[in-house]
Amino acid sequence: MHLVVANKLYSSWSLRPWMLMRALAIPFTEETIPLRQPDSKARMLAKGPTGKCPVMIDGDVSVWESLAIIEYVAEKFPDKGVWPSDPKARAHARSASNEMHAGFQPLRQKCPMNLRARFASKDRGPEVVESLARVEALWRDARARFGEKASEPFLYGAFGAADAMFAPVVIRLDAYQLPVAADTRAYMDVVLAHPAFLAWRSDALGEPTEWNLPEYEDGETPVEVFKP
Ligand SMILES: N[C@@H](CCC(=O)N[C@@H](CS)C(=O)NCC(=O)O)C(=O)O
Repeated sequence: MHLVVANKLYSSWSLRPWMLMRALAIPFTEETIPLRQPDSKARMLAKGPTGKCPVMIDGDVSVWESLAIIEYVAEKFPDKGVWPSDPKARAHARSASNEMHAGFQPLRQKCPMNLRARFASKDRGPEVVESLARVEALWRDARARFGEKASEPFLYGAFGAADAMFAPVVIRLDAYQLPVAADTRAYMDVVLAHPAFLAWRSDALGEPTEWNLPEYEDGETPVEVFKP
């Protein structure tokens, strides 16, 4: 399996399947196509029909859309625990992951992912407050119903698809220092300490500066800048 991703510094959609496969020790090769270069669109269109990343190539199969890639991996590796084995937990995890894939636009628009920077805590508007409240309620519900019964600290116990889908949300809450409850912070800390996330961040911080994008770099002044 070969996963094509965009800049690790910025591409939250690419992080999701990459982190899942790395966390579950599923082998794959990878390549990065940097965004907004003269040949980016042509290179991405050569991999998948939308001209966007991530794209998974497996022999003559090409899968686009982060959540579809995750489902493909789940089918190909049924013993890896991509989704929880309990049907009720699995239904909840799939609902949560689809909600993430289709929603939380205010959080995504007002708090873009840039793994290099941390920003001052400030009011980011009522829509972000609403998104944040829903995220916290969703995580709390998953943990209370399913995660807390398990010995591992992720949403449904062991790290899985839903955690991967929400990893970029964790990064945004942390980077923009949004005010969160103690249980939310505890969940964020285990995701941010996960070896698969640390590996992605290390790659991200090592990307060539020529790949930097003004729309991610020239907005708000960071309070902290991370170095490779
Ligand atoms: N819904 C898609 C979103 C993919 C997406 O928007 N990818 C961005 C990078 S994060 C991209 O490749 N953009 C290329 C472009 O806009 O030219 C998914 O879940 O994979």
